[in-house]
Amino acid sequence: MGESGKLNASRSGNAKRDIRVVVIGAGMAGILSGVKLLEAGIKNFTIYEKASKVGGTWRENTYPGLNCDVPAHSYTYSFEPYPEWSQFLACGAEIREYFEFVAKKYRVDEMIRFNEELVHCEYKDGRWNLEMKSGLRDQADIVIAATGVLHHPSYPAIKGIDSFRGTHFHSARWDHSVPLDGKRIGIIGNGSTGVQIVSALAGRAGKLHHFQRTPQWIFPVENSVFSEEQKAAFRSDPELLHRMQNEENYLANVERFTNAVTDTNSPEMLAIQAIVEKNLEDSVADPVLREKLRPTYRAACKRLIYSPDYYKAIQHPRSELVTERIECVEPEGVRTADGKLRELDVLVLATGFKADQFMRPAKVIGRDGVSLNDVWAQRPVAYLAVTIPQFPNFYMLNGPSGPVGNFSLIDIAEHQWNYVSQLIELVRGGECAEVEVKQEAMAAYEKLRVETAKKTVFASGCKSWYLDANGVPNTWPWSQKRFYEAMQAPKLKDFVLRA
Ligand code: NA7
Repeated sequence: MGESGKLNASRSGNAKRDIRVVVIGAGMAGILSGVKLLEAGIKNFTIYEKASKVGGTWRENTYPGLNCDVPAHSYTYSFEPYPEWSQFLACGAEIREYFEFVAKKYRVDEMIRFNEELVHCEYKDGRWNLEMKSGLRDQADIVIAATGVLHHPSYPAIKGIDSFRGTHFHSARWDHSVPLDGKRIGIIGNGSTGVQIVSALAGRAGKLHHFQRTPQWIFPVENSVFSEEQKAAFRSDPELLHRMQNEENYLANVERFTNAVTDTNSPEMLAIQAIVEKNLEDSVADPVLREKLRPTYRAACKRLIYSPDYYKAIQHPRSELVTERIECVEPEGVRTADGKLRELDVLVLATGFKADQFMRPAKVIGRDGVSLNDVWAQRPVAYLAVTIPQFPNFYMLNGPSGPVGNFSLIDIAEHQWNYVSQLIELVRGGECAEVEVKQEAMAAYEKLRVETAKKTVFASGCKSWYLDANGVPNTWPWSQKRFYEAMQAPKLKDFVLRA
């Protein structure tokens, strides 16, 4: 270990090898990888991006009302605080602009090959062989999968959906050519997405029907606007801007939140429960509607929804909360199990994402021909969420079992980069050619993780995208502090280093 607690990679102090790195994806984590590679003096790398722009999920999602529920100043790279945020919780377009700005400023944009989608990635003779949909091929010593979590839309299997005569689309594929004002709009789903869309369209729609399968707890939040004076102060005072990154004591809040979800009877958890219950009581006047909106599971079991205005939006005179089960979609609209038809012009599927795909459907083949699909047949796994046995020199940012919750994934990816970069440096420094995590380290981590995950609030009796196919949360089940500690330096006893 070095003085900083990091691995001391190049024991010999020799010149570093010119390694080739490939990064998959130019979203938040791909841009981060680019900045950090350049900072480390690694110039021999390419970021392959399937679309024509950077931004990942913030490029794909453009729905009305799109907002990040993490305070804007805390949803930034630690090395690039941003004085321009217009409000406490930034909207999607602003976040997209931020990522475009960072990619340009750090000249990461020059390292990106756009419109190149990875289809095959195979480890042969000590190198990763990659192939894009276009037929383009590349080779790399190291692969970083920065492919995101929520980018494969999940379409509901509702009978008759293709017979609908109006327009329907998934929330992540918003069709901006479709008029909304005065229209009859149906929204299926009440995760963060559905709730934000309803809040944005209530009052604009002629009639808005929100189809709710399961109620959600709503955490109240205010979204104040930053004045021009405030933004000028952020621009001229770097210390103030830096303090804003830890706005409202953000990191302490994250620690409290992770303590709450991992200790379901903690005072922190009970406090969250009390806040959401009070929010429901105080905000919804009609007792019948209030009961329809009241979940029967615990707060934060599903990802907590932060909203300043959903309850107001659903009580708008032209809004309706529909809790009857959807029977089918017909050419005119949605029919519920009670036989009632809601005629619609537009139907929005805010039905979430397939969160277990990661870099798939790309075929990833590790050492000795092992396929990632086979390794992940039961559920996606990764040692400390970053690497997998039999996939040497292959790392993931925001991979399976990483921390998820109501906090910034940028912060998570930065800590993961700190860990991964030390393993990359072993190869670059000539310590070895290949770094691979041991099967027994993976198994021990996963066993303890699953045991602990079953005790978190995520497993306390609800369905959510946090759960794997067996109903076990595929998340980091410990505190944030423990995650930061784990990401400080790899334990080399858990790895095989091959020449
Ligand atoms: P989520 O949180 O996965 O929500 C999906 C919603 O869609 C949820 O309310 C589901 O109801 C509903 N859903 C899914 N399929 C159906 C069918 N067949 N019928 C009715 N309702 C259905 O996705 P979001 O896009 O809102 O948010 C994802 C994350 O993005 C969010 O957590 C933030 O991190 C950002 P259910 O609750 O399963 O009954």
